[in-house]
Amino acid sequence: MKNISRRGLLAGASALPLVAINATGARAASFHYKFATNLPPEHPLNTSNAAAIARIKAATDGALDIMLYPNSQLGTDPAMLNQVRSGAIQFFTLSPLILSTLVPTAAINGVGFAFANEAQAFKAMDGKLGALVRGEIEKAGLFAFDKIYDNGFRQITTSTHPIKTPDDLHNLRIRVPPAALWTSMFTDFGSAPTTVSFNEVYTGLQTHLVDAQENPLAIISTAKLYEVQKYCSMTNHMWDGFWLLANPAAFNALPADIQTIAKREFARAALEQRVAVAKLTSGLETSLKGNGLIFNNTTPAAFRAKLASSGFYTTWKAKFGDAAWSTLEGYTGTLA
Ligand code: X2X
Repeated sequence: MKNISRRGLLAGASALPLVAINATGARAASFHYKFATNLPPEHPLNTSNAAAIARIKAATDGALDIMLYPNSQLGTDPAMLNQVRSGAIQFFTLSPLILSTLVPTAAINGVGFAFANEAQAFKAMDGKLGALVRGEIEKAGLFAFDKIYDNGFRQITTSTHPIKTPDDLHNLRIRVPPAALWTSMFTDFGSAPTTVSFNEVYTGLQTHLVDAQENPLAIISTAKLYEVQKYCSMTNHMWDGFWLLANPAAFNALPADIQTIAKREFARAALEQRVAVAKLTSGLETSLKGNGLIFNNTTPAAFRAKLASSGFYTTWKAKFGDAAWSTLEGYTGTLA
């Protein structure tokens, strides 16, 4: 029973108990699940979840055995989203903006210059805004765990020139992740955005397919983007996170006590990951300068005004609808 495969177990699911008890009373490893992410193993998204996975294995006597696949090993984000929907992957962390191809409302945290700081973003995402989005995720046929993980405030790096004013974004050949909100924002800035999946960003910058990209400092550091970029402009133009998604059939196949353990440990992982990202980020401007990146600060009001005059806020308010938009504004104050 100990080495029974998941395939065999599911095939015989009607005849066999899903969790076997062996002679010593310990549960056999009955569920071998895959957990996929797009980030390098060193990023807190992976280290915090690796710790949770070990705690889950211990707390379930090995019954839930999860294997972590970082670094887009199982594919691009759109491909992994398909796999978590089909059940080929059981757990997957994804940017809410990329999830918006399936769940349009999910992108709402990415509205430009909406959140003033991390605390405000987490208040919204742990509160009514996150609850609204999770409800939509469930309607779309996926399960989202309660606590969102931190990606962070995004900054722009380039190989060509520093971004000091909105005019510096004009015609900039910038990589954006595969999501409409990103393309819309940088189109409105007058840039030339190109969609590139994260696993191809380093090479895309190295070969000058694109001259720029935008990501939080923790990713610029752990993905070593400083090796292929020269300037880092602190624009804080968007806050983003990662929802931990599960394939509902796979999650519901777990006995209730194992589901409870998984929920508890992934919630703890998310809170620990937020702290770890904050701690890492606080030292990164200094260490990335040591890696050769040239930093500059910006005045967010000028960038925000550019988006306001392009109609960015009114366009996205109409797309998200009044209910979702006013839930966001309940945390951020009036945006449009
Ligand atoms: O693709 C990106 O830039 C990343 C890693 O930040 C996301 O997952 C959105």
